[in-house]
Amino acid sequence: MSSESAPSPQQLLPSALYAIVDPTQSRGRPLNSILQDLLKGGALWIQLRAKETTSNEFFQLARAARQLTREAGALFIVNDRVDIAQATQADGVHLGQDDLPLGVARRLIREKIIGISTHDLAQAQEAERGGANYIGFGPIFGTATKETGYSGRGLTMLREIRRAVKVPIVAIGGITENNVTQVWEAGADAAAMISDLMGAENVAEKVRRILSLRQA
Ligand code: TZP
Ligand code: MG
Repeated sequence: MSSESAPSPQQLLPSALYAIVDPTQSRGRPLNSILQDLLKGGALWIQLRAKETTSNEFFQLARAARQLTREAGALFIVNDRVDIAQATQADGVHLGQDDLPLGVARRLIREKIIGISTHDLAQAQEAERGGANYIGFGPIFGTATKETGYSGRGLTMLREIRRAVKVPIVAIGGITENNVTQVWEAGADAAAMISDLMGAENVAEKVRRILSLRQA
């Protein structure tokens, strides 16, 4: 997949599973080996999130992840850092409400993918109006992985957001193999997961099982 040309809709929504890797969640395992297992299991949409590393470490992780995702034909998104997304030829960037404004990021990275984290209807509609390529929405359920400042939004609110926007929705927060089907049924195009994937004994098998639920 070329990281220089505009993504087609198929490239933009490569999978109903959006796998996030975060070095703080790797339980001592090398991040690259978890990433390789995710890709081996068939994950096609990968985000690197590294809040507690230096810029240099983040860049090194992103460069390695870019190489592995390119070899596997997977889409690669960098969390928070437009500069690191650009420097590593990532396919896009994922920004929160406190990160660079969408319009500013768009001027910097133009045709690449920009995803925006949203937590309520107004934020979702604003991100859609602003030209986000997808929105993150959550936390759907309670999550220990991130202190979001928001209570679990729940499936009812997810359904409400689905009715209100056309932009692809990536649901996030407390999603596991055991509840992911409900999240898709409520209208999410994809489910983002961190701890259920990264904490799995067999990461590739975990991905395979989740993807098979989507096909079931
Ligand atoms: N944004 C909202 S909840 C969350 C992020 C980054 C954490 C999701 O992690 P997990 O382990 O899949 O609940
Ligand atoms: Mg952020």
